Amino acid sequence: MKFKKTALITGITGQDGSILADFLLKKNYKIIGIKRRSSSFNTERIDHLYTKHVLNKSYFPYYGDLTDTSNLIRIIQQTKPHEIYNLAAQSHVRTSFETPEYTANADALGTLRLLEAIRILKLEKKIKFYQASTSEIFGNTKIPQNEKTPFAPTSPYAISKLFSYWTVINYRKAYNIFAVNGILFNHEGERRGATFVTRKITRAVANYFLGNKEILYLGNLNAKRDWGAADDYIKTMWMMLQQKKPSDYVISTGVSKSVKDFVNEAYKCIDVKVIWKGKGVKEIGIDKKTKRTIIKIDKYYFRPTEVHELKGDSSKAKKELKWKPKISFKKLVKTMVESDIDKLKNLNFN
Ligand code: NAP
Ligand code: G4F
Repeated sequence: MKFKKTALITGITGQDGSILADFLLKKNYKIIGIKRRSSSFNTERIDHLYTKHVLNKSYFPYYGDLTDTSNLIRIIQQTKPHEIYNLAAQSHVRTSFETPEYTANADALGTLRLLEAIRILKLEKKIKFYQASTSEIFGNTKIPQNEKTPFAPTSPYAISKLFSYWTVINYRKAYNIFAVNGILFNHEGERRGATFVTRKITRAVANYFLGNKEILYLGNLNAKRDWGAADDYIKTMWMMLQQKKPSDYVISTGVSKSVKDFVNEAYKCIDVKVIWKGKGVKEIGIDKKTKRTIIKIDKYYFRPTEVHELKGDSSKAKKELKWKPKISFKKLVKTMVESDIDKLKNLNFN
């Protein structure tokens, strides 16, 4: 089989990596995926690639880790990709406060290792590099945030990602590598990790719908995020690498909603109206019809420093990439709730 190009994806077992792999396979790419060794299964999102694509030789998994320089050099040397998508990261903001050194090693130095590998192998002219940057680097700056907004990172995760952001720009300027930062705002979907707030909520709603009356414990209900759909956003990674010149882009919907808005919308999908009572850590969410308390606050989920509001301005992507999001907030929440109901039903059935 003749492939158009070869793409190396770090973080292929994650939400974005798995969706990107599906997207690029449809474009007739050969995919090299880096996955970590794990004592339990970590390939649920890409298992379908094994049965179909390993057999027709369009998908090649490699064990690797962003903290292992020699491993990264060897994989790039052996596979000589046309495009590298660096999506691997310790991507949980709250966890980064507990594992700051590891987060910096993977999320900051990991990017440097990959770019150095390109230099060491003298592949500067041959490989295009995409870096999964993030709206977290803006921290608590004025909204809406765009490519010209100053950065004010407020977590070890955001600081590490900002190191990577500047490293990409430095390698672009110093060594002429086609390297870009996709500054993506929060994007969600059926494959979202269950410890991020949206999926945590939609799973709880699905459980409630199916009769499990456990309380959903959340942290800061007032934080606002610009939530888009991963299915809308992933194609922009590829689009950025197809431009004539490398440049950095903000990808967002331009609409920001609070965690509470997300909760209200998700329960609405199963015809439950949430009534809010109390303040601060005493605030609770009650099912209006049954009067049952369904949501409580647990301080454990608060962060030492919080980003209060993210809201993106993606006019540059609209103009230069001809991209705009298609999936609305309502539709996103509904899809996630329905998918979780299906998944849980199947689990119960088995
Ligand atoms: P995710 O679901 O948490 O996936 C992260 C991936 O990175 C997983 O495949 C994970 O492997 C892998 N990984 C973690 N540490 C690694 C290491 N040291 N070496 C190699 N692989 C490692 O994250 P995502 O939502 O798909 O996000 C993809 C990227 O975009 C991340 O860099 C994230 O920081 C960034 N980002 C995400 C969003 C968003 O809203 N989703 C927004 C902006 C930026 P395991 O499966 O083994 O854990
Ligand atoms: O879902 P979250 O954990 O996502 P967060 O921190 O915005 O980070 C995500 O988006 C970034 C892009 O801006 C990515 F770079 C990053 O990799 C990740 O994908 O939290 C969203 C908000 C926060 O304000 C948090 O304090 O929800 C609040 N929250 C309230 N209760 C909670 C909870 N977050 C989590 N994870 N769990 C809770 O129970």
